Formats: sequence, C-alpha cells, structure tokens
Amino acid sequence: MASEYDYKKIEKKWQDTWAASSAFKASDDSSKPKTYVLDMFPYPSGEGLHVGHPKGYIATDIYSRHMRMRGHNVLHPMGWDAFGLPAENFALKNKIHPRAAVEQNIANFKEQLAHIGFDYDWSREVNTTDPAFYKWTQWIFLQMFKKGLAYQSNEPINWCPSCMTGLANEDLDGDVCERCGTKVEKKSLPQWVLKITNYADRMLQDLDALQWPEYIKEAQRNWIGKSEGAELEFSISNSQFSIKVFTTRPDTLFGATYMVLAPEHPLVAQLQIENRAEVDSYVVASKAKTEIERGAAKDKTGVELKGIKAINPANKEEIPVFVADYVLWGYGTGAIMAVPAHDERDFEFAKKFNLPVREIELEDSKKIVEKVGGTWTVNYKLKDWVFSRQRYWGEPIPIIHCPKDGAVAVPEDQLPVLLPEVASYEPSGTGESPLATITEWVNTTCPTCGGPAKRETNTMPQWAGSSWYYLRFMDPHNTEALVDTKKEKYWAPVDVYVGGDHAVRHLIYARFWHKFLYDIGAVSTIEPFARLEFLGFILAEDGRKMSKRYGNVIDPTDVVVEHGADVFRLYEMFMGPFENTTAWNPASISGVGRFVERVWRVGTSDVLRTSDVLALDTLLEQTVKKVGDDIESFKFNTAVSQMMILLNAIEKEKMIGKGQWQKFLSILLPFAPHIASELAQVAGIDISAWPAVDTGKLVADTVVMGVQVNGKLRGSIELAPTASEKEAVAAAKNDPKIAKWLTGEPTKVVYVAGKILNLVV
Ligand code: ANZ
Repeated sequence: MASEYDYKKIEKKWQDTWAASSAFKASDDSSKPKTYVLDMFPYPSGEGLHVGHPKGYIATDIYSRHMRMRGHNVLHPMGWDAFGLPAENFALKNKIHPRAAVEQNIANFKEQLAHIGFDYDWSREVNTTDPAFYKWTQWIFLQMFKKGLAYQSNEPINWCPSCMTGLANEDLDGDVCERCGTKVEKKSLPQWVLKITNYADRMLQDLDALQWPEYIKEAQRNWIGKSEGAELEFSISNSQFSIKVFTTRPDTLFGATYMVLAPEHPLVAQLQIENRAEVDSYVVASKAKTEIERGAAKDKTGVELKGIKAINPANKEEIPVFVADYVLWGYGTGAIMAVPAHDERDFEFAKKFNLPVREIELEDSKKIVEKVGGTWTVNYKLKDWVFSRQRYWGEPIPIIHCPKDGAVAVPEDQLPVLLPEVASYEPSGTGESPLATITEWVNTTCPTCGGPAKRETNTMPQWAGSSWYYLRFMDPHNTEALVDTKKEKYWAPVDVYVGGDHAVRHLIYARFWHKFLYDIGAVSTIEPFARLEFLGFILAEDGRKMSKRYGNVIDPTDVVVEHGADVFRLYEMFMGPFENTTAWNPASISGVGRFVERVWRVGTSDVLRTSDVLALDTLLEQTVKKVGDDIESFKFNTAVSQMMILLNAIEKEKMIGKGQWQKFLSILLPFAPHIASELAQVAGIDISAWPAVDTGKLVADTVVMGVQVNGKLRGSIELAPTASEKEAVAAAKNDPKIAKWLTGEPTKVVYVAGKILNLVV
C-alpha cells in the first residue's frame, strides 16, 4: 500500500545526508573531465530571496548534478557580492554597521537556499568583503597601477547627488543613477580611472568565439561602440586656431556647410567672438542638461559664433561656426563638420538656422583624407572606468600619496589595506569619502622615501570584487596567490555562467580584468565565461515585478514549506522557456505537486518487475535522450513535460521493469533530487550515473497516426513510422471505420510519415 509522501521529513533527510557526506565537494586533483558551473553570485540584500532568485540556481543545480552523473568533476560554488552602495544604504537606513548587516543578510540567504536542496560546494564559499578576499582585489588594482592602467584624472565625472558619490557610465540608466533614480550631475573630482579602453578591440574580437546569447553580444558591441573614421582639420580665418573634427563620413566633406563646437570645447572660450555674452549664457544653460537630453532633443539649439569663419580644407570655402549642445564633448574631438544633406541631426539644425543644405557627389574617402592632410582614427563609445567611490563600504584603494613621490603603491606585503572602523560612515557629500576623517588611518609614511604621506581615501566601486570572484572559487583559501596556476589551468574557464542581469557592466568589467590577468600571466584563458545562459525573470501573480513596495513578494521558503523543495524546483523549470519572463501561477504549482505525488505513489506501490515492460521501452529511451539533450541546452520546461508523458505511460501499464525505473529516477534526480533519492533507496537501486540511451529502442516499430477525411478526424491507423504513402492509404482503406467515409478514390492525399494522413474525396 502506498504511503503518504512526507516531503518535509524526506527532504530534510537527504539534505542532511548530502551535507554529512560532503557529497558535492569538488576535487582539485582529479583525472575526470571538469565542469565549472557558475551562478552570478548574489548581493545579499536585506529583503532576502524571492522566488525569482533561485530560478537560475535551480538551473545550474540541475546542470551540475547531471554533469556529475555523467562522470565529470563538477565545481558549483556560491558566494556573496557584498560590498557597495546597496549594502551601505541598507545599513544606513536600518542604523546598523554594514558589516553586521551583510553578515545577517548572508545568514538569511543561506538559510533560504538550504531548504531548496542545492548541490553547492560550501567549502569554497567566498565573500568579497572578507579581507582575505579583497586583498587580491587590491592586488589586481596594484598590478594595473604598475602597468599604467590605473591612472588619476580630474576630468568631470558623473556625480549622484543623492548617493553622494561619483559613478561610472555603466552605473547609469540613461542619465539617472541606476541605484536611486536621481539625475546625475557632472562634477570635477580627482579620480582613479581604469584604462578599459585599451582592451576595447580585444573585447570586441573575442566576443565572436563565445557561446553567449547573440543579443548580449550585441549589447556589448554597442556599449563598446567602435567607430572608424577620420580626423580632419579646418583652419579658422584670420586666426592661429583651427578646429579638428572626427567624422565617419570624410566622403561628404564637400557638403559641409557649417561647423559645431561642443559647449565644453576650449576654443569656445579662446576665440575672439563678437557675441561673447550670448555664447557664454548658452554654454551655461547647456550645463543643466544631461548628455542624453542633449543628444535626443528634437528641437536643436545653438548659437553662431559671430565673427568666426572656418575654412573647408577641400574647397577653401568659408563656413560659419556654431556652439550647439547636440555635439558632445566626451566623444571624438568634441567638434564636427556638419553635412545637412547627409546627416539627420545636421539637417534639423540647418533647417532651424536657415543654413544651406548642399547635395554633393560623394568623394573617395581614401583619397580625400589624404588630400586634406587628415588622419584615420578609431573612436569608442566605451569610456575608461571611473573607479573611485566617495563612500565607506568598499575596498580601500591601496595607494599612498606622498608630496615628494606622488601616488605610490602600497607594498604588496602590506596587503590587504584593511577598511578601518569609522565613527560615522555616512557619505560626506563633499566629494571626500568618510575615510578622510580618520586622521590616524590617513596619515602614514611613504613606502618610497619614508616621509610623511597620506592614504588614498576613496574606495572601489561595487563591481570590483565581482570582476574576478569566479577565479577565487578555483582556489578559495590560497594566501600566496589569487589563484594557484595549476588549479586555474584545470578549472578555467567557467563552462556555463548563468544569470539574468548585467549584459554590459559586470560582464564587460569581468572580461576586461580577465584579459588583463591573462596579459600578466595570472590566468591561462583569454575569456572568463565560455558559455552564458541568460534567464527570464519571474514576475508576481499580478504581472508586476516582485517587490516589497507592491507587497507581492513570494518567499521561496513559504513555497517549500507548502509544497516541498522538489515541487518548487520542478515548477520553476516547468514555468516556460528558461529565457522567458513568466508570472507566478499557484494553480500550476499544484499541477506539478500532483506529478510529484504520482511519482511517489508509483514508486511505493507494487509495480516493479524484474524484466522490462516492453510497451514502455521506446518512450523511456526517447525520454532519457530528450531530458539529457534538454538539460544540455537549458530547455528545462520541455524536459519536465517529457517526464510527465512518461509517467502517464507508466501509470497506464501499472508496471515497470526495475531497470526501467532506475532510468526514470536517474533522469528525475537532477530536477527532484530528494524524492528521486528516496525512491531509489526504497527500490534498492543506484541512480548515481546518467543512463546511457539505448538507441536501438529509440524508434518504435509502429506508430499510431490520425486519419482525416475531408478535414475531419475519422479514425487512426497503426503502421511503421517509415511506411510509404501508398501503404498508409491502403491501411486507411482497410479500416472499416475510416473506409465508410471514403466514397471514392481520394483526389488529394497529404501524408506526413509517422504523424498524419489527410485524404480529400
Ligand atoms: C560628418 C558626417 C556626415 C557625419 C554624415 C555623419 C554622417 P558614430 O558613428 O557614432 O561614431 N560626431 C562626431 N563627434 C561627435 C560629437 N562629439 N558629438 C556629436 N556628434 C559627433 O558617429 C560619428 C559621426 O557623428 C561623425 O561623422 C560626426 O558626424 C558625428 F553624412 O561627420 B559625421
């Protein structure tokens, strides 16, 4: 007699068993092939996990369990991305120290994850805020500094007045702070900047070989924004000055009817302009707009620089010069030649200011650049990475400023530079980090000359630790190197990386750091993540994003308590294609719940036979094959539905061979590891290996095909899937139920072998 399925007891039992036997510990020393499966590690927020977060973790869990069953040595680790603004803002709001908040939140996350039965190797857990970890984040920064890739700059940067810190372009959503939604301003602050642009070309080139979704690659290409063109020089009449422009269309040079300088262009201040007051007030007004607003404005604005004429180097024609904010200072040379006949923005501007639109014959770009003494050049939209944050909760930048020796690296044997305790870690808003107030920490001696010097007080951005953490999992306890060379060679690269965010940003930064580490010999592969799978989010039942704000958050623990971990796991995979965004649906969870109960009932009733049940053979083999293929290609939903089809057949037969049951439980194991393990134990079978597909049984001897007569289903015939059209028609005629509808010879036959026969009479 079948017993009740007590998932609470059984799931706990297996979770304890796995923990006690360190079942998922990855070995560094293995003759097996390796698979490294990685989730984008979470930032441990105060809100805890909602049911959307584990979707990717379930997928990697299934993938990694199945690779382990295929005989691979699998690394599937988990850790915490815990530095940065969100953690600090949470701590400020709740009036606790960020470190205490992070610890508390991590404990909560781990508790939530534990209930779901994941196969993480917790012995490799990392936390970016652990000094033993960030020592190496600082070490990488120092290597970049030594190679001239970390430099100081005073260029105006994005400043969030609400978060009171400078930000990188990647931290913006258009022109607002990605974190808090406040419009950013431009502010000049001394900054550390990383020369990511040095890697722009390699980051573009190496995208091609990656097994990543095409739209993510495209997003990266657009973010890098490589543009090939020429720099051409226009002299200014009666002046020693000239204007250099960047153009992708030198062939349109004869059509240039005016020029534009960006408001920030130094020439605007230097030139002898007749309408100085008007120009200056335009420049001031343009400062209030963001670059996005400037670029997108349909109604173009600008002011002519009266008394100034530029000379077109191709035909020596004098053309007017404007200051206009649709030209940006941060791109190209900050000045353009305007060709209204060929450029839409220039056309809009020309219409408004009554400037000539000249149709021309295009020149030969090669030739014309040479003729006017221009140079070919390449521009990137990608900007160097503004790396300083004026906030407390980040890795201290390991630099000492000496009045004599300038910026000096902290000696490597003094790493990590520990983040000091501070009485108040609120952002100062002055453009200095809270660390600047701790004089005993700031004042130090210069490692070069021994004289009095000061520590750098800015911290690193929240993206620093995540730019290399995947390497640390390969060797998390190493005190001598960020990763041991031998271990890195064995584990690298990450074979499958799974997440649902950071198409640019993290994935750009990590690729940049990785390539740098490759250049200094610290890693052996040119790319960190060979394959990337991007997931679609889970929305609340109401179709909105799950958020505390809307009160529609579902806690995975509640679902596990109500339905069990296996049901939760199967349901999240069954919701739809992995990459689709889908809404939570309680009715559908109950459906999956019934599937699990039925599996239990079959497994605990008297159905097992010593020999195989022939009627199940073909479907079983097809299912083993499909589930394996589907896991490999991240099509988890169709894998689950195929197992449901197989279960129906097993129930219909009311019996199954022990060997067949073993195969079924084996393919179920990665999805529903608790119930599969329990039922395998009940049956006394081993399900640790992925079953081989018996290809000889994949094709059924006969299939049942529907037969339509004049568009209406009139019956079915059973014959070999490879049968010819003639054989199929003959079989239909032989079936009395169908034959009575066949009043004459069919005038048209549509036959899809193995699927359907359609007769028109
Ligand atoms: C003349 C011209 C004629 C242009 C034409 C385009 C079409 P991408 O492809 O994005 O690199 N440009 C250059 N610097 C600029 C700046 N700082 N702010 C705004 N626009 C700028 O675009 C390059 C083109 O954008 C350049 O080529 C320049 O206009 C403009 F039929 O020069 B072109």
